Amino acid sequence: ELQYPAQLNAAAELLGHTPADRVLFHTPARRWTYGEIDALSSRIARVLVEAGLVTGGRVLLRGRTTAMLAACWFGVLKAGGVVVATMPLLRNRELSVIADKARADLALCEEDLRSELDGVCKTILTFTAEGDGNAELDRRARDVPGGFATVATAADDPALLAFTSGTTGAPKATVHLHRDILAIADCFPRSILNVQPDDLFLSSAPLAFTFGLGAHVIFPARYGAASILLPSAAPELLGDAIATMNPTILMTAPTAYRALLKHARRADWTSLRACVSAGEHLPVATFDAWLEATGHSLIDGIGATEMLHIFISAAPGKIRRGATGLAVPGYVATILDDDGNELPPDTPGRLAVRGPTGCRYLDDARQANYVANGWNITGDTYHRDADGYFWYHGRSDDMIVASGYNIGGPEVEEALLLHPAVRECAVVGSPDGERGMVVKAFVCLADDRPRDEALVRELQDFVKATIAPFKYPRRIEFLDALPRNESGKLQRFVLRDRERR
Ligand code: 3SK
Repeated sequence: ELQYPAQLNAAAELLGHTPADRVLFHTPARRWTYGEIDALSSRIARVLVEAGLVTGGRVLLRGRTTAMLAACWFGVLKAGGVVVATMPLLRNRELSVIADKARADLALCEEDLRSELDGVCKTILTFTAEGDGNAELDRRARDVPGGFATVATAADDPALLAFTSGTTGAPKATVHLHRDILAIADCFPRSILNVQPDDLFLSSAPLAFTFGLGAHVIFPARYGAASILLPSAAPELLGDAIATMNPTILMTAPTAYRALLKHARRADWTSLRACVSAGEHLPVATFDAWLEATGHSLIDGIGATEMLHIFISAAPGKIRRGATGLAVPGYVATILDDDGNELPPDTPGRLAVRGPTGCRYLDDARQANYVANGWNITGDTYHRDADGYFWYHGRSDDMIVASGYNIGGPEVEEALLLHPAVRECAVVGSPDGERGMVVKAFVCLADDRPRDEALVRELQDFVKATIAPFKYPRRIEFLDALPRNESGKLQRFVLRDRERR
């Protein structure tokens, strides 16, 4: 079991053990050492306290993935505050809901993203990407004396409010403690990635998404390693960074792996030693395509904002094609039926997990749906095989019951993705008078083929020949793009809702 001292400040702990002259961040403009980020974040902490931040006070962060945003993250924690990280794409209305729920009246915001915060927080201090401009926080952080005494928070004090939109309803805030931050650093990156000080991380996930926060900040800092911070995650830029900056660990989502294979201007994968896929289900077609192009088996993983990071995965050498993996050491996972009883191997049911992190919604009755008898019920349908590997069937609400058959939308998507004409797809249930539901596929094409009946039939026949024929999509609609949220996750519920109307 992981043990941490009762008095613990995660920022001080992450920055306090690596020689000051080692590089922590590589940005398009420069390199930032541990010492520089430590000093800058202490100055930001002092500015925050001067601006009225008290221990436990919430600070909304809004910015692209930059060194200054990371320094703000450390600064809030050092000042004893609680980070409320927000996605840069969010609009005024969404930011208002988050700030209200979090009771955040202080915000640190990248200068050119400031307008969407109008009326959202009482105090807004702006900054530039490298903190060397004339924005208010840049100036104030330069002017205050250095050497802030980090607030002596407790291991059980909140450090982070991470918002999750879920599939329906108002966004939920998940509370994570200082010890949770160290716990995620001491589980997945240690036992699955075996991170070393000479590792260099690269991720396309925004720093505001806990997947990205781990990859950009928490995991490298815990091991004295470094990360590349890119303010945009366009596949061309990611591909260029892989080819020219020699990252060793890539952490991104299946959609980005597919885009990289298609759009990377320069394809040189030789520096990579570990490629992590999470954030959405990894289709075998993507696993195979990446292996063929790069020689690397993707390290699949499932995490959740509620759990802070990844809790099922498999280390290189233990990867099984098509399976998400085993419970990450430190976590225990099982499969439950609807009454909370454990199911035997090979039986699909509700994925349940427990470990050093867990779901704590802020003032939200939905807590009772997520946590029962000490298990966190993630909302995913899985089966576990006799060797303890977990195999994904779908989000529990992605299961389609058609003529009495249970069909997992993602399984049909996987089959469609094996067809060369299909670039992206999403499969949902569509109400049907006769069958209750039928399987409907929304398909984005890889090329300019005519979107006609002949292609619909070709795709249907292809699915019938690939998986059990009763699962084939009886309805197919072609789209230019699929609905995705700010972190790139497919929003099947948008398509499902459209079908119900
Ligand atoms: O799998 C996910 O969606 C996830 C969510 C939060 C943090 C990490 C991950 C992988």
